[in-house]
Amino acid sequence: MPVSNKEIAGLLNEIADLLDIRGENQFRVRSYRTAANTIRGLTGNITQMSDDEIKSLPDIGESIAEKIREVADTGNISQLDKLKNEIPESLLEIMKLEQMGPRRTRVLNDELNIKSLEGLKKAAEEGKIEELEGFGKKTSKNILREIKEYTAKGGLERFKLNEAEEIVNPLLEYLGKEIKDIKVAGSYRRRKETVGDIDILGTSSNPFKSMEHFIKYEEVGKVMAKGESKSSVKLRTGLQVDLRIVDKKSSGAALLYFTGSKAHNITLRKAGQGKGYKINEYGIYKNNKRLAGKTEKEMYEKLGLKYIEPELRENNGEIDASRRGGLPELIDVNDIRGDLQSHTNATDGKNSLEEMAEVAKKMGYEYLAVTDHSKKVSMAGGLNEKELAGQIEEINKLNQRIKNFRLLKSVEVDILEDGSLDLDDETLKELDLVICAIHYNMKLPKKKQTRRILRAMENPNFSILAHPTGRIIGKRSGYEIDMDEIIKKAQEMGCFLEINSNPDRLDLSDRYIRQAKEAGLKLAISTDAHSTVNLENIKYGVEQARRGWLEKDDVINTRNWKDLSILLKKS
Ligand code: DGT
Ligand code: CA
Ligand code: CA
Ligand code: ZN
Repeated sequence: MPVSNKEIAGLLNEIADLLDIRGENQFRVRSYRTAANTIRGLTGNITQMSDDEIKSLPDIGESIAEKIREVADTGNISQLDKLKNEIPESLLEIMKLEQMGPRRTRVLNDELNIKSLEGLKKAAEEGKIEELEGFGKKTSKNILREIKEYTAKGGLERFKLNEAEEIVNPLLEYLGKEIKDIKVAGSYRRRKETVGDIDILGTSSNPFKSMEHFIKYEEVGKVMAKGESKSSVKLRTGLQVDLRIVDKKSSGAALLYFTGSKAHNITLRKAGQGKGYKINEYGIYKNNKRLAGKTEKEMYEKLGLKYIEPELRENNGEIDASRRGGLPELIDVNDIRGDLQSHTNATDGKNSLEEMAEVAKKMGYEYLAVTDHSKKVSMAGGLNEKELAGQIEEINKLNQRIKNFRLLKSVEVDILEDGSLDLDDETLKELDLVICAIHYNMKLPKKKQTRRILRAMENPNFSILAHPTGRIIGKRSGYEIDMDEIIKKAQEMGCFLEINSNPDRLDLSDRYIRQAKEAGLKLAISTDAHSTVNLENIKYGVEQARRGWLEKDDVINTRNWKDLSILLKKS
């Protein structure tokens, strides 16, 4: 099935929105919108037209024709991916408010440096928005009302992965009473940091009864659609769940199709077309003969491909890599030998050193780095040099008592505005490793912010940059920094970047992880746990690492302490 006109029009409109946010030439922005309208109104599928036919359509010039060709061939428009990478997600969220749209989003960003819903709310409450030309009191009030409604229906339009998990797990248990072979597909299975809705597949000998069972789940707020093969509900939490009952013999094809991503599916279909295959959610067909469909593995193999893990299915080169036999052997949560960021009740953590050590050891770890805050973070009771020295002593004593386990002496030291570190070098030198982080002055201009981090990395005690971008999912887009420069410097200075596993952060993103890996830089996966329970978050970090194509060797804390300590040492 080719990409539909509607899909292509949607992508072009998205480009127009993003260009508009960036303040590009209005003529150019409009040309994408009119082209989208034209394509939406066509009767035949535009990807089936010749290049000349496409270019002869009204409102479609050379450059847009090229983009249409690109979607037809790859399922993607690289320019759109690039724009999306450049524009913070939190701006896109603002843009989607009815009161806002791209132009207003840009004006508020330019005039008031508003980059997130929170910032928008604050500015409206402080009366800053009504003063702007083109806004006024009424608009400001409407914006506030819309934000309130928006946050009331569950905060984000998209759910964070851990929130979704908490909602989905009991549902799966309930569904399991009536439905067989239950699998969650979609972005949830690809382990994206946020999910729009939940796509569940199952098999059943009595679909009618199964669907009845589904919609009677006590958490269902509204039944959106009910049929024997597909039903959709909105749960009370606002999360939408689609359930599909599929045939056993096509359950692999369905799982593949509904796991997506859409772009991955489109590229797969292209690969099949080359062999004369038709691929859909029921299987692979040639001349109406069914060739595969029972398992995903069988589907991939029929296409001459090795099985591709769901976390890789984003159409970022995984299909080519699979064909070449060049897929990464992804890291697994069991490869992790210890956690490199945690907090105790010496600062803002809940548990004692000993409690943290016990649970970490029980998890099978060989070590846990204790990284309480430094003095600059006074709200959390950050440690000064003397207090840290006291903690080191306590750790030394504990380490003698606990067998086959080691608390690593560390700190999460603040990187001050000028790039110096918040504790003196004499103290830092005594530690097993030093985690460095920005918690203040997050809004410096890009050049300055980048320079601040580069300078900090020049300190010989700097080991790992914690939560490198500072993003908070759905709330804060992170500092403006030049990641290329930071990766380069880290390599030069023997520093590492962290993948923070806290589901509110998941910082680095998959794209930056991949960028680091391609530059040859290794990463740490840490939980930043503030309690023993949070230590379990490690799996979210590992999942993001997998989305960034990381293998065991790319992650420093898959090593035992002896090997890790060698890596951390700077020559
Ligand atoms: P989400 O829910 O926004 O977090 O993202 P997904 O990836 O779960 O997307 P969703 O729920 O719209 O659809 C689930 C999967 O179904 C998607 O990843 C690929 C497949 N799919 C849905 N609609 C289409 C379509 O129009 N074309 C193709 N090729 N695949 C589709
Ligand atoms: Ca979904
Ligand atoms: Ca869906
Ligand atoms: Zn921190």
